[in-house]
Amino acid sequence: MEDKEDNKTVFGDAEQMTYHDGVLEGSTVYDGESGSGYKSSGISGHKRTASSDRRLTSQVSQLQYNNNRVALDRSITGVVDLLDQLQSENKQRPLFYPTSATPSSMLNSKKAHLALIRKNSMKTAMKQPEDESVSGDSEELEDNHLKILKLNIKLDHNSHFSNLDKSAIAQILDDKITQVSKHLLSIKERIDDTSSKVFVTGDLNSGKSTFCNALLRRKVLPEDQQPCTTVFCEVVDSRENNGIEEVHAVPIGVEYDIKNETTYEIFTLKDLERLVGECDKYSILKVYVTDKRAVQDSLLRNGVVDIALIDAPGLNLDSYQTTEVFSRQEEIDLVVFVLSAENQFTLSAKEFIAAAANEKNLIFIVVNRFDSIKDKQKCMNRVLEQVQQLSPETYKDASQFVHFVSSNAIVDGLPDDDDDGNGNGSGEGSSHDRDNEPHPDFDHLEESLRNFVLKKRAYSKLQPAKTYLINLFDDIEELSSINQKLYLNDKTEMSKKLDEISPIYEESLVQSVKINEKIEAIIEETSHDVYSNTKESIYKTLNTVGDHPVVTYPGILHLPEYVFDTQEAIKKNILDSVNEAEQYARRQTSNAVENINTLAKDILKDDYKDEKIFRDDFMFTRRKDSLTRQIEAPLSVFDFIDPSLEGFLASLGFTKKTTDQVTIWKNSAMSIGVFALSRAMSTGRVVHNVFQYGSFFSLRTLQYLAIPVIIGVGVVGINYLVSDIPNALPRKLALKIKYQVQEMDYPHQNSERIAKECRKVLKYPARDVQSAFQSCLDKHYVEREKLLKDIKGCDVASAFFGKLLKKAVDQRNLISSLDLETPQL
Ligand SMILES: Nc1nc2c(ncn2[C@@H]2O[C@H](COP(=O)(O)OP(=O)(O)O)[C@@H](O)[C@H]2O)c(=O)[nH]1
Ligand SMILES: [Mg+2]
Repeated sequence: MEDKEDNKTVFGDAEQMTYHDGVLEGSTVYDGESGSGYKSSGISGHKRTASSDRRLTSQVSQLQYNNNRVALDRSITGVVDLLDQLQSENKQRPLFYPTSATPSSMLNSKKAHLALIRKNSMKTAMKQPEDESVSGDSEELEDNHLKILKLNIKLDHNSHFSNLDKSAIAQILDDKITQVSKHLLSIKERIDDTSSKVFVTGDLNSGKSTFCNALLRRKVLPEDQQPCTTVFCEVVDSRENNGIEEVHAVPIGVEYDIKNETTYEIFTLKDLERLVGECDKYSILKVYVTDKRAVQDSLLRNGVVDIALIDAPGLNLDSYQTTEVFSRQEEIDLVVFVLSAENQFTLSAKEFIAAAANEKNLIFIVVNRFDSIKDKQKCMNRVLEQVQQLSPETYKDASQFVHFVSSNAIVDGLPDDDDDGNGNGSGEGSSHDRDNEPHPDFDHLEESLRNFVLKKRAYSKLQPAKTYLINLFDDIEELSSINQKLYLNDKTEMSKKLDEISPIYEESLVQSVKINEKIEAIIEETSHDVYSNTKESIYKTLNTVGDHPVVTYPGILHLPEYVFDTQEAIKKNILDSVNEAEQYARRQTSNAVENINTLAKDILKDDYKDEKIFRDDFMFTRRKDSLTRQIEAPLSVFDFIDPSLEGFLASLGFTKKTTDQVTIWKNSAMSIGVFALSRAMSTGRVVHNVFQYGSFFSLRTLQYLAIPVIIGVGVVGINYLVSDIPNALPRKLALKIKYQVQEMDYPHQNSERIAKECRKVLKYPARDVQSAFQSCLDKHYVEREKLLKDIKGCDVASAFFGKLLKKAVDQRNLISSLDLETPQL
């Protein structure tokens, strides 16, 4: 895009140069053949030299003008791009905009040193004189020395600029940048435009129309018009209108567009006299005329810049406003004020000159009808004195800007425009005649005017652009440097903070892992302890419960109840042991919860709040009577008896000692028996032995003896067995239940259940601690991430402003070095 633009300007440049070379060649030809060419032999050598000098100056200035124009053009394209970047940066990260409240409010803040830097830089930064008319901004913020990017924010006494939301300022700045970019493009358009407009105004009847005709060397504009004239006449070279001489009358309220015929009515030049009298119909008359003079003499088409002459209506009360507004239009490069030498400056004339002088800096004052003044010196003194007051700048260079002439003297020698519709031949001839008559004052005026328009147009067109650009670069520079410093400062502070919080974060990370391990250990330990305690407690009960009668024996008659009650009692004992184990588990769990909370509080301090109250009574609330249902031991008769010799002997009244001896005896008898049996079997004399023993008691004797013995022993035995039921039953039942309970894996399952519940319950505080740690970590993490992101943002932003600053400085220097003054030959 930029390249294309550059090429275009370079191309344009080359074109201009070629054009100039042509003129240069042409001028050589003219010089060489001047005698035989279009000019009469009456032209003096001095005049020829002056003419070629003028041409050379034009060419040099044109070249320089174009170079400067191209540089400014590029710079405008560049700065529009910079503004674009600034705008999008401002959208992403609202710019810091220096405000009146900044220094005092900043002095107490971390950014205090920045405020001081800024203050100092303000003192040292020497700015170019302001071009108020270009920047066009009123003074709103006293201490802010931005010129172009100054924001128009009205402050009342109570409110502070700093109170405005940062994004609100960003929005205002955004609008401002858009506005400035637009203005830059109109400046670019203006400097690219080679046409120049000379605006002629003054009091009624001061001779404005006559003066314009004199400049054109042709009676184009009607003279002696009625005071009602409010229409503007713009005289333009006919080449703008395909070489056709005609008048385009633009009705009031319509915007003129030469390509659109509905925006104007076409008339001939002869109709002009009538048209200027039609006060309320047309706003402007575009008068296209062909300038028949040579390029170096023509004002409208002089080969350097195209001049349009505007004959404005007189400054009466009705038209003052329009004229004033018109003269302020951007395309007006020069204002010529025509004053009648016989008259004083009127009040509106004074106002107009003062206003125009403000706007355009310089104004040409033509004191016309000087021929009718007798005491010319006195008149000159009077006028100059007034000019000095109205526009000191104009007065300083009065010989160039204030002229005393008689326009009608020039016009009088010209043929009537009616005679020559096409303006060939005879027009040229008449210009010879005119050239022969010396009009040194008017020549000087023309020369000054030409000089001004041709040589100093850089001042009127390029200078405002240059001033505007320099001011704008200064502003960008200032904003960039403040923002860059702020971002760098922010970065330093954030890095410091990051250094502070990073170890904290890492430490908490380590702590979190550690505490999790510790909590896990507590949970494991507790559940393990609870498990083994439960198992131990159940086994202890199982092993001991049958040792003693658990319920009172109600006698043989209530045996079934006894059995049932015993069974229930044993079960109850087992359940009690389980309950006890649960109670123990509750205590242990409570302790563990306490330990976990203490651990967390020690490290997390206020970040951990154990608001939940631990209710151990909520543990083991599920019914666990499954044991009762599952253990239904089928009883056999053997469950009621548990015969033992010891018990039997004891029941017979033997002492403990005897029973012990019996035990020994029983054991040795058994061993003898076993010995004898084994011997008998090994020797094969079993039968013989049986016979031997058998012969000790005869079969009969045995028969007689056996019955009462058996009965006796049976009675004693039954008696023993029955009386032993209270001992045997609990033991047998307990044993049976024990086996069943073991078969069911009851001790393990219950221990597991209780341990599981403990573990489950302990998970809650563990999770709480974990999440407290996590949120603590998250907090650090988020803070850290935000800092990292912000630091990155600061890096990007400071780099951006650094680059912007450099570009602005480079461009500013380049533009400052442009010399818009044209060389004087
Ligand atoms: N004596 C004298 N009369 C002039 C001069 N210039 C213009 N006039 C006359 O002043 C009158 C008004 O001129 P005009 O150009 O119509 O003034 P405008 O109203 O300012 O356009 C005409 O009669 C001109 O002939 C001059 O230099 N000397
Ligand atoms: Mg007039």
